[in-house]
Amino acid sequence: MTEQFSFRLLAKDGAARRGLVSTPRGDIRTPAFMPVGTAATVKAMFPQDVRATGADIVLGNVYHLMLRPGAERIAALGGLHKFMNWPHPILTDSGGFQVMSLSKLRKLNEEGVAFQSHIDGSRHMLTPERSMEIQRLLDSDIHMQFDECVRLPCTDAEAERAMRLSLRWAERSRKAFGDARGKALFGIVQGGASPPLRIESAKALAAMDFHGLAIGGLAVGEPQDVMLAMLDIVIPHLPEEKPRYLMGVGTPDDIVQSVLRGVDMFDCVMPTRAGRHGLAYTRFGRVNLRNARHADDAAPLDEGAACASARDYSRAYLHHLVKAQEILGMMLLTEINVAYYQELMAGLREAIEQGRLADFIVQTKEGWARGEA
Ligand code: PRF
Repeated sequence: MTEQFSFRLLAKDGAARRGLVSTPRGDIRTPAFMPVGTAATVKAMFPQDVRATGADIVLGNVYHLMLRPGAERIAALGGLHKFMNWPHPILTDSGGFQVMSLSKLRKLNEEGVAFQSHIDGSRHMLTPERSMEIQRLLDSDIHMQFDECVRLPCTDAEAERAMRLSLRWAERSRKAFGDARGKALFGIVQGGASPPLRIESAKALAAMDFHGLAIGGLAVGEPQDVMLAMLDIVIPHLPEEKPRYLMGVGTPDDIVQSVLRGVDMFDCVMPTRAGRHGLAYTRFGRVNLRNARHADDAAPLDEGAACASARDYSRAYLHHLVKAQEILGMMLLTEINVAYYQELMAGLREAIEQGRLADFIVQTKEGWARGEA
């Protein structure tokens, strides 16, 4: 542990990287998957159980927390870590992406985004400066710049406008962040599906004084090959010595393919949301527990899983809990899914260290293919 934020590259296998992010609240082993804790909770999991799956860091959201319970309230209560009883690192997303996806009434201009809450219709304003202030009040360890993400497909003109606005907001975010000791601020590459826009954004952000660089504006409606093509274009322009975070990604296969290309950090609601909808992620692919074929199956989801819940409960029982909409069904499947994602990341990290990532990926994909289609 250190008093400063730092990133160290420990090993490489091709473009893939094994690294260590250090923060005063603890280390983050990369490649890392960050479970999403939008509303100061990784839904349906106790913080200690999130930790036990192997998670080094969770994600929180400016947008949700400013609306409920309020950033100033969380600050007065001692910060987000204490509030949610998670003493380890937290990354907070800046709010722009969630405003655009959740608030139906919003108006964007150079200054920021004015919007009405999706909860009670109350009026709010987010700017780069206010987003930085909220992230400081929450006392998060890794702050994200305020940006604008456009959905794909979009015109190049639209992608260019949002990318240039995001660059100006990057400058304002950096200035407002100041020199917060032990904290980090990440810039966010935008530029839609346009290679020249992506390169311009990456180069401009790489030249600024950020602690890490994120790739935003992907996994927003485009096919996987478009996302991977954008990674191939952007990553060569990102500094080798800073962590790289692909925002809101993804499926286990998206993660594997992105690690192969040099991404270090990920977050996604997929494991938690899927768990609340009766879906399990396992070494043998995705399993739909709603399916009647599990009703009489005494076998566990995966007797060789790292997670005890995947070993100790029968498919028949999980099927019953899901069908009966029992809370425990959501809890068990969420834990099983977050644990599988962490097991996958641990496998990727070890394979990179040992220089056998290609073999690991072949074996992992064979496992997924063995499960149900
Ligand atoms: N920007 C921010 N948060 C995000 C995204 C983005 O582009 C995405 C896109 N997948 C997810 N979360 N600030």
